[in-house]
Amino acid sequence: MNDTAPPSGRAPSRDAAATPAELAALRWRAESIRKCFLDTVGRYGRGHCGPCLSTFELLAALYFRELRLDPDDARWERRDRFVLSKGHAALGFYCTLAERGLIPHTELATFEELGSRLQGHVDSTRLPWVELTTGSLGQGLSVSLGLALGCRRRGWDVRAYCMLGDGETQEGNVWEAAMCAAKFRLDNLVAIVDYNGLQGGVTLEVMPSMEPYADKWRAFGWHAIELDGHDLGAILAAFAEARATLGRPTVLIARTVKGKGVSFMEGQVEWHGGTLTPALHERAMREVEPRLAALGAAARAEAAR
Ligand SMILES: Cc1ncc(C[n+]2csc(CCOP(=O)(O)OP(=O)(O)O)c2C)c(N)n1
Ligand SMILES: [Mg+2]
Repeated sequence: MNDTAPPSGRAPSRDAAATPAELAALRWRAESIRKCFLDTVGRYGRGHCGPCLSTFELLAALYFRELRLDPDDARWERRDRFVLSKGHAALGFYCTLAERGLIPHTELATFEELGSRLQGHVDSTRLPWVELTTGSLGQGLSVSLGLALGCRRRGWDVRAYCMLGDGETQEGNVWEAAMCAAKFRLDNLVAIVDYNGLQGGVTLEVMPSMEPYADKWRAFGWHAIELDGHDLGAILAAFAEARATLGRPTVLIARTVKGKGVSFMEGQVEWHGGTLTPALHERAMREVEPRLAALGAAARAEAAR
């Protein structure tokens, strides 16, 4: 049996460089997840808008290209692991799963309902696509390094990816994990920091400075890559660079915009949460829908070349 191919045989082809058509399709995917998210928040009125909107290019690259997973078996043991350490971005993550065909779109209607698999913070006891229950910030990297180490000790070619908020990395536990991952030379571990410059109700600037940020990771023994977290070409290149980096873990410091793609939310602390009224939803759609149509046309044109 080929241990690195999922039993269903349906794996994304991360090892080959993406063609222009594949890149165009990914851009469309990210925007399509964004629309799915805004529609879901608009319909049910709940969800962390800012923290989710900054992640969609990263999540599209992960779920439509980078992660080796079996769509038919969430618990396939040789799957790559993805830990959403910033667990409050749950609804965006569920929309990504829905767009990838891993959960039904109709299930999104149950978000945050009693008994639903889709809680306001991701819950691994309910939904098999969740590796770790999170929400209390600062814990995901420790568990991700354990997953990376455990899989390596079994001799499995498995990679672990952990997405953290930038504010979250103020937690001391993150740096204990960073130190430990470097000690074990975990080159199958990738931390992805959604560096959007904002946290709950404040900008990062009012907190003790974390700069020089990339140098801090390097000092802890990591390979650090700084990139634009909305540029899919840069994201795929960074994942490829991480795979080619041996003997140490890699961190992607992805510069993003909180609330990306909705002008009245972008960079606004009050849209960490916020209520998307029907009028605001309509306003957001007037921005997203034309962009989605243009990206769809571009993707079709690339595919036809
Ligand atoms: C240990 C802990 N402290 C505080 C909170 C409350 N909280 C939820 S989201 C958030 C802001 C997180 O900011 P950041 O990590 O930058 O993520 P972003 O929303 O910007 O993606 C805070 C403080 C929490 N969930 N866990
Ligand atoms: Mg942040």
